[in-house]
Amino acid sequence: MLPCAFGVRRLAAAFAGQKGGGKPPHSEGMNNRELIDNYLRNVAGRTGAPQALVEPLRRSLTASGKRVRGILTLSAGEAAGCKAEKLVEAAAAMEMIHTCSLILDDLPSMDDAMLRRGAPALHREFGEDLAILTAISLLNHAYGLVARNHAALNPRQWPLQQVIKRVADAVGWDGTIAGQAVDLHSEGSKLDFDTLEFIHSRKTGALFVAAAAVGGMLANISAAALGRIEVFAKNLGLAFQITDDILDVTGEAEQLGKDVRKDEQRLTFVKLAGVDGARKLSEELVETSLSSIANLGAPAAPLRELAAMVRDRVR
Ligand code: GRG
Repeated sequence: MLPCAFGVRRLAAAFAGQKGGGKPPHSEGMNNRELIDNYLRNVAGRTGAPQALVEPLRRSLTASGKRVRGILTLSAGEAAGCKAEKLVEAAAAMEMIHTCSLILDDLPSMDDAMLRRGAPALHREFGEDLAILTAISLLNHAYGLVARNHAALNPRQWPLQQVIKRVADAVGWDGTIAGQAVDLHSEGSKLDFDTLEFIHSRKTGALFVAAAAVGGMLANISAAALGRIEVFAKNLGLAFQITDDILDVTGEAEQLGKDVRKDEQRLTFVKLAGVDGARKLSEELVETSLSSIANLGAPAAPLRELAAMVRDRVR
């Protein structure tokens, strides 16, 4: 496992300090976000899918996500000296995988959500059958996009097989799917940090790490710099998840665009540390993520901006 600031010792520190209040959203990273949004909008307009899938795909590709995973891909590539524009296919792919996970997560057999990205959850509008098919088609399309982006950039140090494996492992049975399975089957079990870390380092963290790794690898990053960026992404992913747990308790559906108070039966960081303790823990993780890329210099500025965005987010 990659090093991470998370642990029982950290929890104690988190309990000790109390801090409240939300900060305004950070506006940095918007250019990269627009790049991803434009790409996804274009794909939505020319999928060539049969009629039944056109609208669910369009809804899924154009709904207003924050694009954090895609921005992570672009920013990691920029840290390795590559222009963001050259990585937009891979960034869009990470967003498609993420959207796939949200659609599946919202299904009646999982979270049974009402609302997603400010609109009814996909299955509520189009039925479970089309929601599942839309999710799987996004996942599959994503692999093709990563392969195409790899062919265009041909990074010498990172053969396609390694890049694709990175993504496949991140969402596989020891990645996102593992986190989801344990999360769904942990209701009523003992609250402990090891289980929480297991769940969230996979459910949320694995795709953060893969998104950063793919951006770096396609930009032909060195193995040493890749390691630093992966540690950055791992800590940032956990910070992001902790904030998610906080917002589930403190936020409103209108502000977040999704159901709130969904976590009452689940293990969460807020249950273990309280809102203020969780906030402190998230801030510490963001600091740890920043220190892991301290020696990457000016090209890593977009990664630092993204960390600030995660730290300050209110949706
Ligand atoms: C095959 C990819 C795949 C997954 C199957 C359903 C499942 C296994 C996993 C669920 C993973 C999941 C939904 C994790 C939650 C992560 C999280 C914090 C989501 C919210 O992300 P935001 O806030 O959402 O970035 P937006 O809408 O802004 O993109």
